[in-house]
Amino acid sequence: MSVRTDWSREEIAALYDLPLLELVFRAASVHRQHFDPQAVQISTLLSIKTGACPEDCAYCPQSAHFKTGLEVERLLALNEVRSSASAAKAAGATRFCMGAAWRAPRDKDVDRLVDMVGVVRELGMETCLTAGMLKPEQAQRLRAAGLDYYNHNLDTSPEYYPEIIGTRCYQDRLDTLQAVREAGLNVCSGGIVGMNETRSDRVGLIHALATLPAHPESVPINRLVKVAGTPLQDAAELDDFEFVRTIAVARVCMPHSVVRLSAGRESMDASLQALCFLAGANSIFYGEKLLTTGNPEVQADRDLFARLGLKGLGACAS
Ligand code: SAM
Ligand code: DTB
Ligand code: SF4
Repeated sequence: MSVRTDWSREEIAALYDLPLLELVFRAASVHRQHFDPQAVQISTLLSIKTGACPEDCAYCPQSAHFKTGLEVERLLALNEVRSSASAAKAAGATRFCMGAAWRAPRDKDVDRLVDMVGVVRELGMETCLTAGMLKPEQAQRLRAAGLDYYNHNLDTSPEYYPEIIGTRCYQDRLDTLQAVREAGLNVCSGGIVGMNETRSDRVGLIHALATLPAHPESVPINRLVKVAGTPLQDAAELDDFEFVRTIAVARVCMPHSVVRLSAGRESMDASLQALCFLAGANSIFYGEKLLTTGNPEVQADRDLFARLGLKGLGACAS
């Protein structure tokens, strides 16, 4: 079946409305057509520049607008990036993702990012970067340096976005995704659920992703990590099964994309994560820290994979 980029919101809403087990069955069937269902791609994250971000994203501990007690760190030195990347490789990660708390990098920041991409590539790992909005020339320079993936999330539906972020708009995000795509980089783009959005907003997020001119190669689905001091610190708990539905709907609508069970795994037990893998999630972040918040211990993930019979490998798309 060819990949569809013409999904309607009604069709996506109808998937969400299916009985849970029917939806998971459909998603698992689609997953098996395109991927080895036992393979889970493993990425490690490193915050290369932490906090003091001028943006006001209501979920984010790194925004300078909120008092979250986060220790601000300048851009890391090259040798710090090299040692973190080699530790990640030794722990089994196949992709190293670097995150910077910027609205957008300046051209001189891109010089430093180019060097960082170089050291990670020397170690033989795939490279991913998330550093805010990019201009087309910046995306091209990063591609030329050997960057494999650029992460830039749509985060939520177009209509809910202004409730969450006031310092830039949805179109800015779409423009960066276009620059990244046109530079020949793999696109990593997803969103966050559990931000007091409605199901219609979750439908709108999946719709926005699944109707891009080409689906992102990688789709991170984050469950909000509620951080004290952010406007979303007391957000209502999202029902576990609504999270599973979001993974499953992403899998059905974007059958060739790697769907990442991203932030929020610390609040999920083994059974819930197993259901997410069944529903088509085939990537995780590995290592005790995401960018600034916690993630399950490496040993806990090793035990989880052993219990579920999963292989922590490159999840090869076919
Ligand atoms: N500053 C860049 C940007 O916003 O594109 C890159 C870093 S930013 C931290 C990357 C992504 O992390 C955000 O788009 C958001 O989806 C996710 N994120 C940030 N805080 C989060 C939280 N508390 N819970 C879940 N996901 C979060
Ligand atoms: C994504 O979608 N999730 C990751 C990654 N892209 C960069 C980030 C999650 C961050 C969670 C909050 C934190 O640790 O600061
Ligand atoms: Fe800054 Fe990114 Fe956090 Fe928004 S999500 S405040 S842009 S680091």
